[in-house]
Amino acid sequence: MPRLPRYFILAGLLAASLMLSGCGDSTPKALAAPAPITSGDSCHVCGMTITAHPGPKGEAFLGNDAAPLKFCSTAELFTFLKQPENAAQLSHAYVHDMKETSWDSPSDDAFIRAADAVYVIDHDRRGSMGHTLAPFADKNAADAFIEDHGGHVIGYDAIDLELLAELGC
Ligand code: CU1
Repeated sequence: MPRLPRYFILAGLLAASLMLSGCGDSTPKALAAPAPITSGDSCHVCGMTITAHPGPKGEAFLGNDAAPLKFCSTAELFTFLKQPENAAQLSHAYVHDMKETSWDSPSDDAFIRAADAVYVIDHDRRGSMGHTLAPFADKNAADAFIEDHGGHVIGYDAIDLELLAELGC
């Protein structure tokens, strides 16, 4: 292999370093963490006091908002999020992992990304507005829930307005 002229190597190194640094910030911006649900929080859809009702809750961050919208149930979270104009603005959402917390009083430290959860529907437990989707990070935990409460598992992508209407949400 012929020796490359020194300036050629330097130009190559310079081009490589520009490619590494020139395309803006290469580290993705961290997503806003879930916010605690406090006794004063009301549901973005129905206005009810969120902590006054049982069952998994939801939070949604739209656009670059620093604070989430909060929802009294996963059913109401998705009823809101699956409206096309809201879906277009969604950054990310959180739901309670029902393996990690109690149904009657879900804890702030049990939020998981909504898009990463599986959901049990058609079970016999009730959330604040009636039937609600029970989220789990772990499919085995969802199956264990089904043994006690019935229903079946669906993925995040299967949730749409038609399904929510069938569930009576
Ligand atoms: Cu609500």
